[in-house]
Amino acid sequence: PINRAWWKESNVYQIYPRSFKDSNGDGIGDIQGIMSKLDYIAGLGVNIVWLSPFYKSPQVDMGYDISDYRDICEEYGTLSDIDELIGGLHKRGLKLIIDLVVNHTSNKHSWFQSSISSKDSEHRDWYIWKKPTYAADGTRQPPNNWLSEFGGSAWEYDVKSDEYYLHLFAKEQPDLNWENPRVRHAVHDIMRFWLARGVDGFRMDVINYISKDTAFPDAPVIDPSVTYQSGAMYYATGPRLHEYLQGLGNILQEYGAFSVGEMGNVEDPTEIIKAVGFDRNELNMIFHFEIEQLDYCSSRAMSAARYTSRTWTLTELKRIVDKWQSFMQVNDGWNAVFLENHDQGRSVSRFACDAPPVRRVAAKMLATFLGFQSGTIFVYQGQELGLANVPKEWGVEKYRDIESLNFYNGLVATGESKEVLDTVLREMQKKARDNARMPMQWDASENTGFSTVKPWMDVNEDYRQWNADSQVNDPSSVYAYWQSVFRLRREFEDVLVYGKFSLVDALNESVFAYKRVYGSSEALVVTSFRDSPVEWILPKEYDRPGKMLLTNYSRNEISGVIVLLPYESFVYLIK
Ligand code: ISL
Ligand code: CA
Repeated sequence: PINRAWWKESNVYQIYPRSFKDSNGDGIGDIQGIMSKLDYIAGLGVNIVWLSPFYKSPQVDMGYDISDYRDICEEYGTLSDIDELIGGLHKRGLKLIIDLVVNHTSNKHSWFQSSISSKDSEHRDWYIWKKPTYAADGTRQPPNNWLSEFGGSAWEYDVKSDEYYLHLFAKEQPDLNWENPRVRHAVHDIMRFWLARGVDGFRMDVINYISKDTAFPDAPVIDPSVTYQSGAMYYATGPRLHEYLQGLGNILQEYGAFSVGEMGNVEDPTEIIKAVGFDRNELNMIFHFEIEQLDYCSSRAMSAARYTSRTWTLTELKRIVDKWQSFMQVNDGWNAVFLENHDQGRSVSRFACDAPPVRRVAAKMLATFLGFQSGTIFVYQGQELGLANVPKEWGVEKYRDIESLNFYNGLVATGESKEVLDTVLREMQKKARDNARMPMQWDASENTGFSTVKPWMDVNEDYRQWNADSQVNDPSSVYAYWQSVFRLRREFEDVLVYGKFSLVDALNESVFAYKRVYGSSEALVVTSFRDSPVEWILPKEYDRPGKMLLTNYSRNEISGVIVLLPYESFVYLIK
């Protein structure tokens, strides 16, 4: 029998504060804006809100570069606004989890300011400093060939001390040195600070990167066309990762707090199980990125991989989903199930189709695919409305994110042809993080009800048709469909939360079908990923009386050969 837990029965709604709702007319989302939408969020039927960073930050990476963990970015509000938010959520029975970004800080954090000030600083060893290496001709080089996620070397040279510091992301995001116990204690203190304030848990940013191979070996050359290479194999599951996670786990346990760790680039499931096994005292669950990387080119690294096209097949998606669902079941772990977040293209545009005739059914199909899996379901703001990627006509000048802009501008700097740049822009339109960061679409009024002035990032022009106002009271909307998903997960908790997952008709390239089984209850979930009708032969064991729990067309019965309409999906409970 599976271990039950409240966090397994939870559903999470992610808010990206800059793009959610502006309350004071400066074009930037803020905490009071969120306060004004709490009933909307509660109405969806989720019970946890995950708030992306709202801390003091120079905003080089939209708040994932924190300069003070105990204070709020002025643009977003004040500490007392956060207290009010915690109160407002708790009053509605919702919990709040916040982003813990502790692999790195901002270079403007006082720890780093002190660290870079002198080799004798008490904080020198809080970051990762290394001496240069020298090429045969005597030119100074970084300590190794690691690539930063935002392009270029992962090392930045400091003339004054003649040393380099490590930054796996922007050079304004120096990596903390977790080998130093004072760093670990400082992180623990930050956690206690927020838990004591009433926060219910954390989403932990790139938490698997905190332990590095301290030999800092050169990475193998995977992509010979570039100088720097992914060093992920030396930091994605470093030697002391689980020791550090248990340090965090102790505090989480003390407060009964929720935890989800972001863990990209982990190849080995046994490492994951160590992090999320029920009795391990590390994390509740983690995000993996195998689905998100289905359409990345695997022979390149980071942005180059993201912006090189790759066509994927439905059976590849099935293999990934089945792998994660199965090994969690076998090993007493738990999944975090998601298709979108603030770093990804919109799922309806990327994994289905956002063309007007099918967009609504396609978004509901993806909600079905996702929402009935085993795991805690995460929905990113706007996903509940079927919001889409940036318009195809957008030029690069409308993009705002450091990751996409660094990559594109890097190609411009090396004189790439217009043809190459256009191809990259097409891939950006599918996969750039910017796609998720346009202002939330509240209503059909100017600036989509997000703000009274022109927002910091342009709105998607489709907002007059696609907005919350037009969906909340429409029973046929994507929003109403998500409400049903969450309601059904509560109503049929045994089978839909705790039931065992298995693929059905695993080799079918058009239809993703799976079942959930708990004792004698069984739910069959069928989703078509095709934009035209497909015939699907119902496996004999399902040709039995049952109950249609949810459908994105109007199907009532199933039997024999079913013709699934474009992006049709349904959930059928066998009696
Ligand atoms: O999307 C990714 C893999 O498909 C990666 O971008 C990965 O998730 C990401 O680089 C790690 O992201 C997190 O840390 C970054 C920050 O920019 C992202 O917004 C955050 O989610 C650095 O803090
Ligand atoms: Ca504002």
